[in-house]
This record gives sequence, C-alpha cells and structure tokens, in this order.
Amino acid sequence: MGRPQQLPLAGLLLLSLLPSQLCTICKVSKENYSLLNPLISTMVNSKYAGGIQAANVLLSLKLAGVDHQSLEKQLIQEAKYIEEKKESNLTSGQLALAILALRACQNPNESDKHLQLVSQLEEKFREEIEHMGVPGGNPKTNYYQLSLAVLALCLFNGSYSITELNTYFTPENKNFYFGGRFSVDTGAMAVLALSCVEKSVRQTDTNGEDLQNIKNYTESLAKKILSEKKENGLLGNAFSTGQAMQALFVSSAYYKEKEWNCQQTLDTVLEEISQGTFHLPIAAAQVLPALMGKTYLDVNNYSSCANNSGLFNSSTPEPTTPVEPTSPSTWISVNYTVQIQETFSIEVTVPKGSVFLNVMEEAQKMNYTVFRFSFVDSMWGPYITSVEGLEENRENRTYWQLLSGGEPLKEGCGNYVVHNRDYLEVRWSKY
Ligand code: B12
Ligand SMILES: *[C@@H]1O[C@H](CO)[C@@H](O)[C@H](O)[C@H]1NC(C)=O
Ligand SMILES: *[C@@H]1O[C@H](CO)[C@@H](O)[C@H](O)[C@H]1NC(C)=O
Ligand SMILES: *[C@@H]1O[C@H](CO)[C@@H](O)[C@H](O)[C@H]1NC(C)=O
Ligand SMILES: *[C@@H]1O[C@H](CO)[C@@H](O)[C@H](O)[C@H]1NC(C)=O
Ligand SMILES: *[C@@H]1O[C@H](CO)[C@@H](O)[C@H](O)[C@H]1NC(C)=O
Ligand SMILES: *[C@@H]1O[C@H](CO)[C@@H](O)[C@H](O)[C@H]1NC(C)=O
Ligand SMILES: *[C@@H]1O[C@H](CO)[C@@H](O)[C@H](O)[C@H]1NC(C)=O
Ligand SMILES: *[C@@H]1O[C@H](CO)[C@@H](O)[C@H](O)[C@H]1NC(C)=O
Ligand SMILES: *[C@@H]1O[C@H](CO)[C@@H](O)[C@H](O)[C@H]1NC(C)=O
Ligand SMILES: *[C@@H]1O[C@H](CO)[C@@H](O)[C@H](O)[C@H]1NC(C)=O
Ligand SMILES: *[C@@H]1O[C@H](CO)[C@@H](O)[C@H](O)[C@H]1NC(C)=O
Repeated sequence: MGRPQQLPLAGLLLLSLLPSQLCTICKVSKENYSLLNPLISTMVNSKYAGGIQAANVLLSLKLAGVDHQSLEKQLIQEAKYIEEKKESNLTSGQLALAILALRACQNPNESDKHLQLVSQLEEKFREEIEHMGVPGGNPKTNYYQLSLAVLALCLFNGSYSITELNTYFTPENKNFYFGGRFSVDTGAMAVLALSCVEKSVRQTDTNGEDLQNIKNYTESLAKKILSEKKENGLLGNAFSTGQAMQALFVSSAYYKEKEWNCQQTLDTVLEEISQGTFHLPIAAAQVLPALMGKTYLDVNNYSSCANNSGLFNSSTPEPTTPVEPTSPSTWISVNYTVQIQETFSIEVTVPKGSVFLNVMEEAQKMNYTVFRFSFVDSMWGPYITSVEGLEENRENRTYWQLLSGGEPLKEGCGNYVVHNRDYLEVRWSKY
C-alpha cells in the first residue's frame, strides 16, 4: 500500500539531489534566428590575425551549429605550432579557449586529439596557483582566465585539485572584484567552471564537504550576478550579459524562478544587437551561445551540437556602427585629463565621430611629455598600457582606467565615440 506513495517521494528526493539537472533556459525561437544574423556575419566576415584570436569565435560558432571550416583550419595550425613548440607564451585562459574551441562538438568516436594541450594547461594552471602563494595572493592573469582553465580541465579530463578550488574560489576572494566592484563576467565564468566540477565530483568520489562548498560558492556567485541585474534586464552590462545568462542557466537550482525574468533579458539583448552594440567579433562571440540556449558546458556533449547552418545568413552586410559620416567641417571639443597624483588637463578639438584614442593622439601631438602613451592590440581593440611613461603593472594590479564625466567607460579607447564637451580622463588606478 505504501509503495505508490513512496515512489513519487523517492523521485522528488532524487530531483532535489540533482539540482543541476533543472534548467530554466530561454532562447531565441527558430522563427527569430534572423535577428542573430548581424552577430554571425560580424564573426564570419572578420579577419583573424592569430589562430588564438579565432578561438572564441570558433567556439561560439560551433555551439550555435554554424560551421566555419577556414577558422578551424587556422586554429588547428596554431594548435600544432603550440604542441610542437612546447614552451609557449600563451596565457592560461588563451590556451583553455583554444582547447574548448578545438574539442567542441568533436565526435566522441574520433580519438581524442590535442591531449598534449590539456597537459600543458595543467601546467599553466599549476603556475597560476603557485603564483597566488598564500590565500589572499593573486594569479598570474585573473580569475576569468583561471575559471576558463578549470572549465577546460574539467570538461576534458585534465587534473586539478578540488581542495585548491575550495581554498581559492570563495566568493569573497578579491579577484572577483575590480576596484571593489563585482565583475559579472568573472563571476559567470566561475559559476560555469564550478558547475562542471560539481557534476564531475558527484559522478566520482563524493567528498561531502568539498561538494557542499562548491555548491555554496555557486549559489553565492549566482546571487551576486542577479544583484547586478539592471532595470532593463541586462546583467552587469551588455558585454557580460551573455556569459551571465549561461551561468544562470546552469545554476537555476540556486535561485527562485521569480528572481530572474530570462525573457526580458533576452529581449533587451536582441534590442542591443539591432543597435550594433556587438560589432566586435569577440563581443558577438561571447553573447551568441546563450541566445541559442547553449552554455560552455555543452562543448563536450556531441548530441547537443545541432547543425543550424541552413538557418543563418552570413551574407547579410554587417551592421554599420552608428557613427554619422564625418563632414570635415564638424568639429567638437573635449576636455582631456591625465590623472596620476598630479592632474594635467587639455582642451582638444577633434572631428565629430572621433573615438577616445583620437583624442589621446591629438593631445600627444600637442604636448608629448605629458600626454604620450602606448597601447597593445587585443581582440577588444587597443588596450592602453602606459601614459606619460608610467606603465601598468600586473603584479601591483595597477592599470590605466578610462572615464567619461567621472564614470568608468564600458568600452575601450578604440570604440568609445566622444561627444562635444565630453570630459575624458585616463586615471592611474588599482584593481
Ligand atoms: C580581466 C579584465 C580586465 C583587467 C585586465 C588585466 C588583468 N589583470 O587581466 C583590467 C581590470 C585591468 C581591465 C581593464 C579594462 N577593461 Co576589462 N576585462 C577583463 C575581463 C573580466 C577578462 C579579460 C580576459 O582575461 N579574457 C580572457 C583572455 C584569454 O583573453 P585576452 O584577450 O588575452 O584578455 C586580455 C584582454 O581582454 C585585455 N583586456 C581586458 N580588458 C580589456 C578592455 C579593452 C577595451 C581592451 C582593448 C583589452 C582588455 O586584458 C586581458 C588580459 O591580458 C573581461 C571580460 C570579458 N567578457 O572578456 C573585461 C572586459 C574585456 N573589459 C572591459 C573594459 C571596458 C575595460 C576597461 C576599458 C574599463 C575602463 N573603463 O577603464 C579597461 C581597459 C582600459 C585600458 N587600459 O585600455 C569590457 C570590454 C567591453 C568592450 N566592448 O570593449 C569587458 C568585456 C568587461 C565588460 N563586460 O564590460 N579589464
Ligand atoms: C521574436 O522576437 C520579438 C522581438 O524581440 C518578440 O516580440 C517575439 O515574441 C519573438 N517571437 C517568437 C516566436 O519568439
Ligand atoms: C608570443 O610570442 C610571439 C613571438 O615572440 C608573438 O608574436 C606573440 O604575440 C606572443 N603571444 C603572446 C600571447 O604574448
Ligand atoms: C559512434 O559509433 C557507434 C558504434 O559504431 C555508432 O552507433 C554511433 O552512431 C557513432 N556516433 C557518432 C556520433 O558518430
Ligand atoms: C582520464 O584520465 C585518466 C588519467 O588521468 C585516465 O585513466 C582515464 O582513462 C581518462 N578518462 C577518459 C574518459 O579519458
Ligand atoms: C555558504 O557558507 C557560509 C559559511 O559556511 C555561510 O555563511 C553562507 O550563508 C553560505 N552561503 C550560501 C549561499 O549558502
Ligand atoms: C546533451 O545534450 C542533449 C541535447 O541537448 C541533452 O538532452 C542531454 O541532457 C545533454 N547531456 C548532458 C550529459 O549534458
Ligand atoms: C550542415 O547542414 C548543411 C545543409 O543544411 C550541410 O551543407 C552541411 O554539410 C552540414 N554540416 C555538417 C557538419 O553536418
Ligand atoms: C540571406 O540574405 C540575402 C541578402 O540579404 C537574402 O537575399 C536571402 O533571402 C537571405 N536568406 C535567408 C535564408 O535568410
Ligand atoms: C578640464 O576640466 C577640469 C575639471 O573640470 C578643469 O579643472 C580644467 O580647467 C579643464 N581644462 C580645460 C583645458 O578646459
Ligand atoms: C607640457 O605640459 C607641462 C605641464 O603643464 C609644461 O610644463 C610643459 O611646458 C608643456 N610642454 C609643451 C611643449 O607645451
Ligand atoms: C610596485 O609597487 C612597489 C611598491 O609600491 C614599487 O616599489 C614598485 O616600483 C612597483 N613596481 C612597478 C613595476 O611599478
């Protein structure tokens, strides 16, 4: 008599023991895929300098089910080079991305390729942990990259220590914050990594305490991401939202349904796409998987890799960035300030439509001693490394922060379009 009652109870119990099986995922409907075409064409029509630069894009296209052979060929070349060279100067996160991109959607019947890369990543992860020294120290790179490394090791059978994760991934760790502000991108990548670890711990040896801590961290980080939700549904800003959505997809057991209106977030992202917000290939690559209901945890799941090639249209022209053609007669003037301890200001006149970098170049021409600067190119555009001869320093966690009207910018100096009477600042800061 008791049986029919016990069975559903046992089922319920099982469900509550397997929280990560529950998933609230909202995604763009097939009828609406054309709204994603600007992202696809941005990614497919760009030129990629190094193979590693293409990794983010290839990973994204594979998860979305759009195949792009030439990108993959380029990356395989690069991988061969790294494997042979052994001594490689890639950072942990770059190598992790290369592995994720190469192995994503690989037919499980094919023999595992690039095992060498996984053991190289183990080594780089060790170096990161060693660099942190004691709890309270910092990694060589940052927690976004550390999380990418843990994720790739977890998905592809690399080794890492769960005890170390327990030590270093407490949500209060300062590396989750830049200048006191929670970094949504970083927290999201950590949630993805920890969710993978949680799944694999549960499958193997279940050290109760380790598992309990991992769950606790995931819950806290998911809550922190939700606390960065804006009125319009974005999580952090437009550029962190895709990764934050992925994190909330895999951690839905840890928050209540009413705490997040996924559809609202999705609609706002679609609106941002139409405004050209994701015009950089890297920005498009980071946001696309979530819109298709995919997460980085799907990369080793062959059966979730659909072929959607026929549904997308990469021949549509790229959306033009909303910058009016510059007529040479329209000039604007901005106030540009370099702040270390002393402050130097200058009034700079530039053509309408200019970006922050153009202002810096103009100021440099006017007074080289005070306004000289240097930058390196990255996937997000130019990254300022020194101003007035003062170099950023990763050990000291110093960098050159960009601001307008006293507010930190959401974009780099190559993309932020300045406006008349803008009050621009580069400020020597700590994170
Ligand atoms: C860590 C990080 C930083 C660190 C980098 C140093 C470090 N210790 O690693 C610090 C805190 C210094 C930083 C600074 C800035 N950042 Co930042 N950063 C990140 C983060 C969280 C991870 C980057 C990473 O490691 N990627 C993985 C590796 C494998 O890729 P990578 O290409 O090798 O990574 C390098 C570059 O990304 C570079 N970098 C980091 N931030 C930025 C920003 C710009 C504009 C450029 C060109 C390069 C760059 O540093 C990384 C390490 O070397 C990303 C989040 C994301 N979604 O990508 C944001 C992110 C890239 N940053 C962003 C921004 C806006 C900035 C700032 C412009 C903020 C400001 N107002 O000053 C400044 C850069 C100013 C300058 N000097 O030019 C935005 C870029 C959005 C956009 N459309 O351009 C992102 C996407 C965060 C966000 N959601 O808003 N950042
Ligand atoms: C397609 O997108 C529009 C605008 O974002 C939305 O209002 C509509 O409900 C979507 N259609 C479907 C079938 O999901
Ligand atoms: C690694 O070194 C090569 C050659 O010295 C250089 O071209 C490349 O940009 C370096 N990569 C990184 C990530 O530093
Ligand atoms: C892998 O091989 C098995 C047995 O040969 C076959 O049934 C299965 O369809 C293959 N899987 C894929 C994804 O090709
Ligand atoms: C994972 O790696 C271990 C050794 O580190 C090996 O014994 C095991 O067979 C590997 N498992 C898979 C699925 O590749
Ligand atoms: C995680 O654990 C700490 C200490 O054990 C506790 O204070 C905190 O409330 C827990 N967080 C969550 C989200 O359960
Ligand atoms: C793999 O993907 C399929 C289809 O999306 C899904 O049904 C299945 O649960 C996934 N398997 C794992 C282990 O995540
Ligand atoms: C995906 O489908 C398209 C046609 O819809 C086909 O041309 C292409 O070869 C397929 N790609 C893969 C990897 O199956
Ligand atoms: C792709 O775009 C071209 C040009 O914009 C258009 O003619 C064609 O109908 C589109 N195809 C699909 C499948 O959307
Ligand atoms: C720029 O703005 C600062 C702060 O408002 C002000 O002190 C400075 O005089 C201005 N510089 C120029 C050249 O207008
Ligand atoms: C550059 O600015 C500094 C500080 O305001 C000033 O001492 C110096 O004379 C200026 N140099 C030129 C070439 O204007
Ligand atoms: C790092 O900070 C220390 C202490 O403030 C300083 O002595 C050192 O010169 C800094 N290093 C660099 C490369 O800026």
